[in-house]
Amino acid sequence: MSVKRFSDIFRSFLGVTIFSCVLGGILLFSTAGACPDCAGGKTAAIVVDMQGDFSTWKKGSLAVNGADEAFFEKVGKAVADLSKDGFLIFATQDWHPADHISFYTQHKGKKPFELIDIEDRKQMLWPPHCVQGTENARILVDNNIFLASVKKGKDRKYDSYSGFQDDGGAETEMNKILKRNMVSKVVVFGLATDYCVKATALDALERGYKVIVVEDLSKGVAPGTTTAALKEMKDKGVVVMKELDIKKINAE
Ligand code: VGL
Ligand code: ZN
Repeated sequence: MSVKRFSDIFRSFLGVTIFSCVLGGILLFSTAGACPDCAGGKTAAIVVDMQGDFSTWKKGSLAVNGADEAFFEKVGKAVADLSKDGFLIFATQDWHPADHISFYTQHKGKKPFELIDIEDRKQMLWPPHCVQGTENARILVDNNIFLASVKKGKDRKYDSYSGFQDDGGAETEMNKILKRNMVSKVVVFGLATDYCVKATALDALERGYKVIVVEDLSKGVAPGTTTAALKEMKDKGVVVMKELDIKKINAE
């Protein structure tokens, strides 16, 4: 009788142990691929739209003040340093069809930098820029350093400042690729602070990433919107760093 009871207790002990192990294993597995919320994920840099058309260097059609050759060199060096330190490096690339809806030339009687209503959203009208396959649509930072570059704004009907999704709500591959690489923290910089850097940083935040923006590795289209963008990002929880400080990034 007492021997039978002992074996019953032993058997249930074994059952609980096996159950716990299996449950633990399942939990471990399910968190491994979803790292934005788990500690110890990797850090990535997202280098935003470092393309000829946004540069004064290449006399781009939508040249951003201060985006000269020295700025591109500085960003290139920062990216090389981050890569050496083990950060995963990604890029975004503005990549529009020639008849893209954001081009003022597609709207009769409209001028560049006019704000118009399209359906239920505001659309800023731009000079034609970053047209697919043109010289000035190229990324001018060493392409070999990127684990992936994500093209955006490919759909003529929607603009896409964010590297994560366009104005129609269509997701790019960015979030999937970051998750696949177990990234939990992103450092965002490039062109332009008040449009694509801001939109990419805020969408990263919304998807659960820790987000750092490096101010001196970014340039804005206009001073007023750039100041406002930096404030909005800070208010929403982005860490805005004046310059690249890898130690500080690792401590965040
Ligand atoms: C951008 C305007 C239009 C940017 C892209 O990269 O910030 N701005 N397309
Ligand atoms: Zn664009």
